[in-house]
Amino acid sequence: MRIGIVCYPTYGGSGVLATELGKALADKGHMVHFITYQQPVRLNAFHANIYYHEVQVPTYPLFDFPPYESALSSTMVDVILNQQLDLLHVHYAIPHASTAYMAQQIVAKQGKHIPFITTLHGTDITLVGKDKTYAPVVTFSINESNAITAVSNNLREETFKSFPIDKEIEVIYNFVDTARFKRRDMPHFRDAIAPKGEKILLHVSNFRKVKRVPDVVKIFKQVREKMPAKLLLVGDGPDRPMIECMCRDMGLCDDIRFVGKQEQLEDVMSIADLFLLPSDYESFGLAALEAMASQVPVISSNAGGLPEININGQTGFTSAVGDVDRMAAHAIEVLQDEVLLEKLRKGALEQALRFHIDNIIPQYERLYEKVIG
Ligand code: GMT
Repeated sequence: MRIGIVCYPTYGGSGVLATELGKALADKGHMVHFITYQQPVRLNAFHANIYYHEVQVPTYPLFDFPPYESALSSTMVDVILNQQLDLLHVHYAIPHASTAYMAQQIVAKQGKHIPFITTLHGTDITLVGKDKTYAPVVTFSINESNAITAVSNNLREETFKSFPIDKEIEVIYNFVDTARFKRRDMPHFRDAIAPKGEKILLHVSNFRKVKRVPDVVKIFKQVREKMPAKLLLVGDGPDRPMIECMCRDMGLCDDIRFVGKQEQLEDVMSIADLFLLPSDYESFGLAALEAMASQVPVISSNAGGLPEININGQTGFTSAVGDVDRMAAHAIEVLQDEVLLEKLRKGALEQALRFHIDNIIPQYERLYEKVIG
């Protein structure tokens, strides 16, 4: 099949998932065309079946807000017609679903039928999409999609609760490439971070409010009071300066390392003992799944789709949002009990294998075949 994938190219989970999906489809012989404004972060090597079409947004003195949506739809039209695409698969509804609808209408006038699938990822539904400035367009364009998928049961339910959707939404879970995310022995790296054999706690996010990174630091503080430990904070985003101040105020600078955005995330996962994800909401929690594939148990909140991924007592522990004390107590319990840690590691890997890339990609292929008819 000739598939157009539209996504955000940045470090966010939806872009990561879309890129990994495109790479996996290309490996299976499909021709994949990425359409976005910047090279997606995980699209970092040549592949004979992958094409990248950059959306150019010309500026003009009149434009305080250059019209990205118009440029994106126009690029979609160009790629659909010139690359004879069979379908478009857009990730994150805003603005990709409405731009796909626009492109679909334009090419229809030229006698070309192109179906589009919208994959809902999270805040496109639960936060931004609900905002009344966007809601009518989001509702319309989701309903006009030829198929809709959500990355967890929770997100599917949230979508039906928040929008008048008159179509079925298929749940196709996110996946992990377990050949890439697998535990490797990395003694030099581990020693560089924890030279005295300290436990290593890890958090990976885009440092937005929804991630509750202050809770990560508060949990770590309680752990640190009980044992020698280090916290690795991976990623970057709006809350980072505030978190840096918080670490200084708490006197934790020596034990907390901000490592910024990391491309070799699998290496970082490999040296961690525990992954922390206390978010206000996660439709899925892709980073937690990647940690689990690396045999790192997860201490998370029980918000959104997280309990579908992180099984309480089997792969880690879940607690109510904001219950820092409980999350810290769980973290301490796990780190002090080697038998429990080992059991959770095994459970985490078993659970990650259920989301193995080879189980999920065929679900998308079947859906593609269905919408192409
Ligand atoms: O919805 C977002 O916050 C952005 C989105 C992204 O692009 O990073 O993240 C969402 O999609 C990921 C991939 O499906 C999920 O793993 C994240 O849980 C989800 N984030 C939220 O729901 C907050």
